[in-house]
Amino acid sequence: MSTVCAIATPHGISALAIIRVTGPDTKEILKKIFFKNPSEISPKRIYRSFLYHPETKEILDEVTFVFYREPESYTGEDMLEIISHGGYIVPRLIEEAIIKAGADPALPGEFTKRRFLNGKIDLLQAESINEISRATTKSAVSITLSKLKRDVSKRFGVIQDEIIDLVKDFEAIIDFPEEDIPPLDDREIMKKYNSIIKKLENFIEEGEKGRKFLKGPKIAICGKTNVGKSTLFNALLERERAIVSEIPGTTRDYISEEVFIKEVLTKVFDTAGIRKTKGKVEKIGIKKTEQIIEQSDIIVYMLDASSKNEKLDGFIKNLKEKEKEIIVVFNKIDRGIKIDRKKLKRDLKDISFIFVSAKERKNIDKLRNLIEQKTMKIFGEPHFSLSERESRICVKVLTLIRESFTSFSKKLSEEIVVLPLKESLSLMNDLIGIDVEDKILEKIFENFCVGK
Ligand SMILES: Nc1nc2c(ncn2[C@@H]2O[C@H](COP(=O)(O)OP(=O)(O)O)[C@@H](O)[C@H]2O)c(=O)[nH]1
Ligand SMILES: [Mg+2]
Repeated sequence: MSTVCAIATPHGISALAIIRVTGPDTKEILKKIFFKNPSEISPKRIYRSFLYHPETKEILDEVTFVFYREPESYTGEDMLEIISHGGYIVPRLIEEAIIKAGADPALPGEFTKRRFLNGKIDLLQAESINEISRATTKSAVSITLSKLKRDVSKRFGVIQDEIIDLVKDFEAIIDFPEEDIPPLDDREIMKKYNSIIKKLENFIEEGEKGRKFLKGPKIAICGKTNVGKSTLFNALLERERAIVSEIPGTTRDYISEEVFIKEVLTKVFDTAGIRKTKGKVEKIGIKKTEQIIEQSDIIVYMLDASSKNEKLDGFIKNLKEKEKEIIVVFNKIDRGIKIDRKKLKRDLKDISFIFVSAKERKNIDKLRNLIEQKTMKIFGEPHFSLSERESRICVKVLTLIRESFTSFSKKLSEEIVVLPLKESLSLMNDLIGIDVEDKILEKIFENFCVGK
């Protein structure tokens, strides 16, 4: 194993920076950059010292550092954590000095990868460490922490144990066919299958909701030209991002921004207005709008409340069929409400709607509340999230369990019934990281930050 180093804090002006070193040559490096005898350094104690370039002997900074002796460190190896002054230059100079002293630059996630390889955490926990750094809201952090705390590994472990139990039942028959063991109780076995399948289904459903929640909902603002979509977009952003104009067809392309709506980080799209047009560019814009609607979770459909002739059209019906969450926004109430409210309410039935003035920022906060409610409806309150990789494995496991169950129901031989169960167990090992291939590990850790 090589010895590697990395700056663990963001590049830029800051009060302090952290530079980490891990691997068997850590002590050697410590000696070369601090001019101290490693045998006189106690682990887990904070030292204050000048830090020197190992060749030029020039002082690079005055720092504090902690040495950790293996296995009692983050990675499980000898480790050094240096707290230096921040900024663009000092951390880089220190990193260069450490490399000169014998370390290699660390790959993204290399510290956590070593932590995993040294058996300090399972792969689910390792993935959660990356998710924590990337969480954008408080609830996102709590979702990702549940994986780090091993809550998810334990819940998964229960399912795994139940499968092992089932395998044992079948193997008893396979291994001792001549012995006088009682035949399997079909109803008991059925129960076991049901329990596993139910638990797995819930596990996958919640984990996928969690993943979507972490990504945040996509919200498309759409409607006819000139109803005030771009004005509402700006109102939600609280700045003038989109061009607002009385000339219809101004927004021909879509624009999107990440916006906090209450506690939720969302991605809001301002789209090209929908109307019949001969303009080639505008037509492309409208086509794009349709694509955005397709991938959005919440559709904010705008109408002009100050126009007498405004009415709902087939558009909404279409959306409902696509099972999108819809909010109808009646805009321009500052000009007076002239639409036929009674008729509209009848047409809207169970669709949420709200009256606002985007221009005068009236009821925008109420709209935010409504969006938040819709988000909760879509995602529920997931306790954890599964990455795409994790989710894929779980779905495969579920398929295998169902396959085994079908064979069992058809009264096929125990050898055939047990096969998919065993396969599912080895797949489950991939999830927590027992005997996983290097290629898979590389893929997982390449998305990490350097120094993590
Ligand atoms: N009176 C009033 N005018 C608005 C309101 N929202 C937008 N407008 C105006 O309607 C016109 C079209 O607005 P814009 O946001 O560009 O509409 P878009 O085509 O749907 O994006 C502009 O002149 C806006 O100033 C509103 O709440 N009240
Ligand atoms: Mg616009």
